[in-house]
Amino acid sequence: MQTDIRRTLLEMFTNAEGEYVSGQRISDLLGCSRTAVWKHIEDLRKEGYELEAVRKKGYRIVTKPNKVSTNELLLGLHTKKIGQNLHYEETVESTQKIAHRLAQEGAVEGTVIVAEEQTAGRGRLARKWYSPKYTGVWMSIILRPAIPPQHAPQLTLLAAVAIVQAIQEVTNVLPDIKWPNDILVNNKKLVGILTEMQADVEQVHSVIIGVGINVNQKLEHFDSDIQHLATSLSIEEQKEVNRAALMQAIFLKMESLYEDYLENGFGLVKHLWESYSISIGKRIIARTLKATIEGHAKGITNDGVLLLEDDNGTVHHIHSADIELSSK
Ligand code: BT5
Repeated sequence: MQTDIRRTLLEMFTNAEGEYVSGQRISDLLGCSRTAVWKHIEDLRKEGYELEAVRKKGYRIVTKPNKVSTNELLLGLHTKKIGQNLHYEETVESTQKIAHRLAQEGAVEGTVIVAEEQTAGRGRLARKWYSPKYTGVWMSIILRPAIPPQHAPQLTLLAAVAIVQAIQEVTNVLPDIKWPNDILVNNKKLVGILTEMQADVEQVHSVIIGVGINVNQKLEHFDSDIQHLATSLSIEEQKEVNRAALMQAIFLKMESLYEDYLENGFGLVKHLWESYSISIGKRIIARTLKATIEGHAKGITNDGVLLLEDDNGTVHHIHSADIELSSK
């Protein structure tokens, strides 16, 4: 949506002080058709504005989206590192992109890039990640662990555990983890995690953990291609969830797991991760770039690799795949 149209529309609704504004008046003001007005209203809804439409009266704003401010995120944040160096932006292409640049420029460990909206949010394999304005948590966290590159996937699992624990603390939702990077509720996707790194052959320079959480979207806010597979915390809770409080809880949980991980290794995270996983012990189908393998998910290795035993008894080491539960 063009910023000048958005500004004009929002000014008009603010001046109306909660009263209805007719579709005709809006179309006169913007100099566009009634159909275009409807489209602009839909765009505002996608940005988190709740608008009521009443026949013969017009439209009015019921609630505005709530923003996450740097102040809110820092106030009462009791971490040592994670989240203390914060980059907040209203709109970005992808927080990952900014994180990569800042990491290269020497950003301190624990730096977090947060945006209200991503216009080119991405998932694995260059898939699209929908990140509408004011409704979710879209952030990238920079860590600098002194670990070999092959251990970096462990941090995806660490992040998943921290996010599940934080969600359980802030809401009544009990999510499951689907290997390697999805957090689901009732089999619908609530969270996606994208871990990328800057490394040479021996040593990691930085690990960038991208976290996307659907928080206050209503079902109609989701684009049609993901409506059947996505959910948000507010859909599950049936009320708005405070994004800043959720982020603070994630920073705290992540920091304490990360400190334990650096000191004692992957053991605790592995144990917790397995306790939240829906795939381990089940019959699953794994689609890798090369093949589709069906079998029994036996567990994960210390490197976070999935062990999948097929019907011939061969155990496959799965490094990257999309998995689903088998109906067999
Ligand atoms: C992921 O990829 O799940 C990783 C998503 C990471 C997003 C964060 S947001 C902050 C940071 N900045 C970025 O640019 N990215 C990270 P993958 O497993 O490949 O899943 C992608 C698939 O999830 C898509 O193909 C859709 O089917 C689905 N999807 C897209 N947007 C979604 C959403 N908002 N909620 C649920 N599912 C979604």
